[in-house]
Amino acid sequence: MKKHILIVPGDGIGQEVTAVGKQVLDKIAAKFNHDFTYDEALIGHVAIEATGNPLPDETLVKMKASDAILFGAVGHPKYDNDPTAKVRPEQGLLKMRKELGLYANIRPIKLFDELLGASSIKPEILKGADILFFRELTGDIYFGEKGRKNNGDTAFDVAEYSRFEVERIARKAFDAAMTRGKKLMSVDKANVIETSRLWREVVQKVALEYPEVEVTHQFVDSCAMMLIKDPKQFDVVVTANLFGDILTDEASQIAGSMGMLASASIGDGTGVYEPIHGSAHDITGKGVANPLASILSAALLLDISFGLKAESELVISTVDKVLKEGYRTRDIADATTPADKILGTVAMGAEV
Ligand code: GGG
Repeated sequence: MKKHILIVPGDGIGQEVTAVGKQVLDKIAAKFNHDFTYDEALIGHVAIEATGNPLPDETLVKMKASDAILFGAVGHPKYDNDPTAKVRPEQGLLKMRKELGLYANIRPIKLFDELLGASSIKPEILKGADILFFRELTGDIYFGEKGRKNNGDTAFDVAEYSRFEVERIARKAFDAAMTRGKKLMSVDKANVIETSRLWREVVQKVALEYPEVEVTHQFVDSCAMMLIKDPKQFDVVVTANLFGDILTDEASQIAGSMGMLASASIGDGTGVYEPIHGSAHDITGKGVANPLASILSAALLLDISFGLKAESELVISTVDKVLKEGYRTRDIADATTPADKILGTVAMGAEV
């Protein structure tokens, strides 16, 4: 198979882990006789530094022309400490999602058995947890009007959802539920938020087309509690942009670490595959970042964008094998991990 992949490492540890993800794609291409070609492009803080723009036009053109995108992370602490900054790395990420029509962010929360001890949640509560999150990605408070009034003393962000936006993400989640345990939880805050009331109304309507799927509607606060209390009860979860952002970071603890969670953003055009973690400047340049989320994102890319199931499964089973052999990056190591099994980013990539 001949495919063109755009590598967009972005900021901080995005650079380190994406290089490893690409190596795995290369290895797969060699093993299965595929012809993968690559290009690279800037986004985020590195793009601002080079061009003044967090998503340069050149990057967007390359994104639209590629068959799939392996993405790293965006962010820089300098903006976190300057809330008045007008140009920010995250604007690049949001614009990319809008421009590419990436409305569905799929985040599998898969716990590798070997990592039962890596989480702060008790193993008996975790064992068997396997959740598939669908986070809506192009609406909500992230994209509504925002600003200041009253001489800057009052700030506002408007949350908006249309029926169309809710319906299309709901359909994606129901379709996935049909291929799994036929259980879907829709998460909202319909007791207080109007967009959530529309969300629930639309999900209830779409549910009529999927009579085999058992649907529950859960308030986001209660869902956050249940994720930690009893993660095994979840199968497919569909939720809005902000709730999904927060709940999946929480759910990463089910998988042992943020460094284990991959994601796929799909929609109208080229798919984007990225770890759910950010740029992590506290560990950037130290060579200790966990590359497994980028490697597992490459597995999602092979499966979802290219339909290469066997190749994707080989990547996932190889990660499993490396974990079974006892190798860990430091975020997933525990007190029982021997020092010689704790690897840095490059060494973990080489092991896989
Ligand atoms: N790889 C994920 C990433 O770069 N996250 C940083 C970030 O700003 N995330 C906000 C979001 O996902 O909406």
